[in-house]
Amino acid sequence: MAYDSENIFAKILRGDIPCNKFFEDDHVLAFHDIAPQAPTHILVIPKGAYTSYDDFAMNASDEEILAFTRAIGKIAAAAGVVEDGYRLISNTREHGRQDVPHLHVHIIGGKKLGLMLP
Ligand code: D5M
Repeated sequence: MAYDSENIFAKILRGDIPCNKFFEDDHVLAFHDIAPQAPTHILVIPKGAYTSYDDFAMNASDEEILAFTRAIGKIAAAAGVVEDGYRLISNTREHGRQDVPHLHVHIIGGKKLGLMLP
């Protein structure tokens, strides 16, 4: 799948539209989901133009992968969900019901979540 540079997260990364930022470094941006499904609902995205986790894993540099992987854990800790637990989700393409075609990992927590069924 070719990367669509007009997707909404690309626009957030360019600063064309605002976000409620939680964390940023050279490789990663994290912001609060606009339609939170739980008390904590943060989206973590790499700054590079990757549509999905498989695209990222196969095409990103080791530095980008390390930074993104580390950031997800650090952000979960900073959000205060580590002790009670949380869920990481990355919806991917049509069957995974991905709406925004820029890789994003949802960090969802702050309450006991429902069972995740297909
Ligand atoms: O879901 C994409 C997620 O992105 C969904 O939970 C809403 C969220 N979203 C969409 N637009 C925005 C903006 N502008 N700010 C913050 N969050 C947003 P998925 O199905 O995983 O692709």
